[in-house]
Amino acid sequence: MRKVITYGTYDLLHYGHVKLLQRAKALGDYLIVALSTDEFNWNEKQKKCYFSYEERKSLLEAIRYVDLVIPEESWEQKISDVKEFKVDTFVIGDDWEGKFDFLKEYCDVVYLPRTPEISTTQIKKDLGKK
Ligand code: C2G
Repeated sequence: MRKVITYGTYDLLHYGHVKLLQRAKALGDYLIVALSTDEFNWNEKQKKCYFSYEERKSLLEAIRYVDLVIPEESWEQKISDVKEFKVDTFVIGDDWEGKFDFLKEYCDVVYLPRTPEISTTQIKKDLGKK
């Protein structure tokens, strides 16, 4: 069984997220999503999520491509996650191009093109205008 892992905040879930997860799952048979906790988002990414971790987790678990959701609590957990879950491929959007090449020692590393026209930030901006 080929295992794939990806990481993210996934707030205000939209089709750009789903297309990433769909392509990630196509790289293997089992997809793990390490979902940024509310604390990690605020302390490390200065993101205040609209939906809580539990709400974001339940949305991701409803997606057919997602097999397991685990918490992302630190930048440093990726190597131990890859080892613990025997991951074959790490995948993430190409806005992170090159940032996780250190994982190549442990698994394949794939950066996928983002869906350009949509983002959680853009959604918030557009809704703010209405
Ligand atoms: N994404 C995408 N297209 C978009 C928006 C997002 O392909 N229009 C992808 C991102 O590249 C990422 C995933 O969807 O792979 C989740 O996006 P975010 O929730 O913004 O994740 P991010 O804050 O980049 O967190 O340790 C890594 C970080 O936790 C990644």
